[in-house]
Formats: sequence, C-alpha cells, structure tokens
Amino acid sequence: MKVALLGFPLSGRSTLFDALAGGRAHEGVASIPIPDARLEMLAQQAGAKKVTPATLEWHDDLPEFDPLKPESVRQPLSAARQSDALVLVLRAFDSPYAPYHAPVDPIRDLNFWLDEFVLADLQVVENRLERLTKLFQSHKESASDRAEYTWLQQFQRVLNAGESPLTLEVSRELEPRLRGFGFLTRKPVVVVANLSEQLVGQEQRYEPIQRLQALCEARGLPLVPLCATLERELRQLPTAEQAEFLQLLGVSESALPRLVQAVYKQLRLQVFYTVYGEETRAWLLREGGTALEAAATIHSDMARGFIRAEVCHADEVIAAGGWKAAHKAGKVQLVGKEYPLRDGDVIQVRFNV
Ligand SMILES: Nc1nc2c(ncn2[C@@H]2O[C@H](COP(=O)(O)OP(=O)(O)O)[C@@H](O)[C@H]2O)c(=O)[nH]1
Ligand SMILES: [Mg+2]
Repeated sequence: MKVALLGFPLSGRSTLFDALAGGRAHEGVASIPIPDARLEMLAQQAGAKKVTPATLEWHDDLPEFDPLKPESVRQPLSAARQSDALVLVLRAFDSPYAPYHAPVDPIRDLNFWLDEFVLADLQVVENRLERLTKLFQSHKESASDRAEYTWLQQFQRVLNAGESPLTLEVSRELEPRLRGFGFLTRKPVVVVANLSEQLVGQEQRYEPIQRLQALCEARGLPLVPLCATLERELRQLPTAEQAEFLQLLGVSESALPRLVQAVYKQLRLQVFYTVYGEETRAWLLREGGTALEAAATIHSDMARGFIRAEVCHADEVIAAGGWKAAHKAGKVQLVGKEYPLRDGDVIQVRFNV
C-alpha cells in the first residue's frame, strides 16, 4: 500500500518523511511499520525469533509543484493517482520563503488542493466520456462500457455540484475498471497541519487550527497537527532521552503513531497474523477480506492448494496464553475459503500443492 506526501514546496513534507523513516529511506521511499501492540504480545508468547510488522510504503517522491507556474500542478497530481492514500501536508508555521512569502493560511492551502482534485478528476472523466462516446458510435461497446459511462456521468454531475463523490457506489464488476483512473477525489486523505515549534501542544487554542479542524470535520478528513522539525529531532534522540525532550516541549507523545494509524484507518484495511515456526508476522488485508484472500496474501501456493484454515482472534490467543493453549481450550475454529476474516484474526492455512 502506497502513501504519498503531497503539498506545497516548503510545507515540510521531506522533514516529516525523514522523521517517519528515521534514516531508512531510499530515494524518497520507505516502508514504515504500523505500530501494533497485539503483534508484540503474540510474538512474545510464541517465543518468535523474528517479528515482522505490517508496513505501509511511504513516498516523498512526487514531482514538485511550482506555485509560480500554476499548470505545473498537473505533474504531482497525476503521479498521486498511483498511490493508495494521500497525506496532505499544510504549512502552519511562518517561513520567510514559503510559497512565496505567502502568509500562513492552511485553510487556503487545503481548499487549493481539494479544488485541484476536483478539476483534475473532471478532466479525466471528460476525456473518458468522449472516448466512450466514440466507441458507442461505432457500436463496438460492451455492457460494461455502458455501465462505466453511466457511472462516470453520475460522478461528473456530483463533482460539478460540489457534492462528495464518496457516496457514489461502485459495483464489483466496475471497480477494477475505475481503479485505473486513480480518482483523487475518491482517495483516502489525511491532513497534516505542520505547526511551528511554539505552537505545538497549544494548537487547540490557535484560531486558524480551530477553523481548519472544523473544515476537516465537515469534509470527513482526519487532521493530525504536529511539528515536523520536532518530530525529526525526537526521532534522532536515544529512546531514553525522548521522554525528557517531550516533557520539555510540554507535549505528551509523538504524533507520528497517530498519523500512521489515521492513514491505516482511512485505507479501510484490517490486520491478520501468522505464527509460523520462528516468525510472528502481521499482514494487511482489505476490510471484509476472506480466508482465501488472506492465504493469497501470504503465498500464492497457499491459495491454490487451500483446504481449510484454522482461525482464532489474537485477543483470544493472547488470553489463552498462546496458539497451542488456544487450541487446547477449543478456541480455534476451522473455516473455509469464504470465511470473512475479522480484524486481528490469527490464521494458519492448511493447504496442499
Ligand atoms: N518551524 C518549522 N519549520 C519547518 C517545519 N517543517 C519543516 N520546516 C522547515 O521548512 C523548510 C522546508 O522543509 P521541507 O521538509 O524541505 O519541505 P518540503 O519542500 O515540503 O519537502 C525547512 O527549512 C524545514 O526546516 C516545522 O514543523 N516547523
Ligand atoms: Mg521536499
């Protein structure tokens, strides 16, 4: 799952990315683990030698937008279509350079990006409708071309009316066709307000942030206020000194785990676990995913030769004292391919290839 950082130049994307990646980045890409207390417990109980968390792939590699050349916004936007989620970084700190000498106004900046999403998607829709119309004229269209046309027309109407396109349903057949367009207005978005050192911890009393909070709530966008430079400094400190540093700042904790969780939540994923041999591992699956899909995530052979799966929720495994103990206590269920996994299930696939 790809998460891309999007924002004006000098909004603090690279600083935030460094704070998240902690030096483990390569060319603006880094795998960032999802913090997971259940995984730690499961691994401890299993005596695992290797613990592998689920990760999201964070990207700070979108082409730059130059506010002095308005048309240059197209490049980062079209690259952003490839990602599964976007983190919109808004500058909420004063800067002598930021684009370019503009006063701090995170609401202006948020609206700029949201409007650009609509315009960019409308452009894609118009082009596609035109091509489909040509296809219809040659009478070579399929039923799914017709279905796509109808959906796109509805989408266009909703966008033009300024309504939320998230309410539009997409059928299972249509979904793979539409996925290719990477519509920005339908992407999971998390908003970051990048605060100055002075404001962090007191942002709730800062009027522009209060108004931003209200706007984000109205739009259904999670907002995470933080100070990227402080987060980066914090990350560079030895663990023993981090608590002291936070106390000095009057902040209770780093905002980064909350940011990662917010993105994860917006992606509508769930976690499942495997406890095989020496390794305890967390995996990601779409919400509502089945045992067969989980098997396919682990290994294609497991899906191909799927017989049954043993399933027990991590909380029950932990309460029982481990996988074997959960077995003994009769907590482990035997399920088939279509079983819908619950967030936090531990699974052991029986397969034959
Ligand atoms: N005061 C303050 N400055 C920041 C913060 N985040 C970034 N900066 C500064 O803003 C400048 C641009 O940051 P950078 O991360 O390179 O922005 P990018 O262009 O969006 O990648 C740098 O000089 C940073 O030190 C912040 O949270 N507070
Ligand atoms: Mg940068």
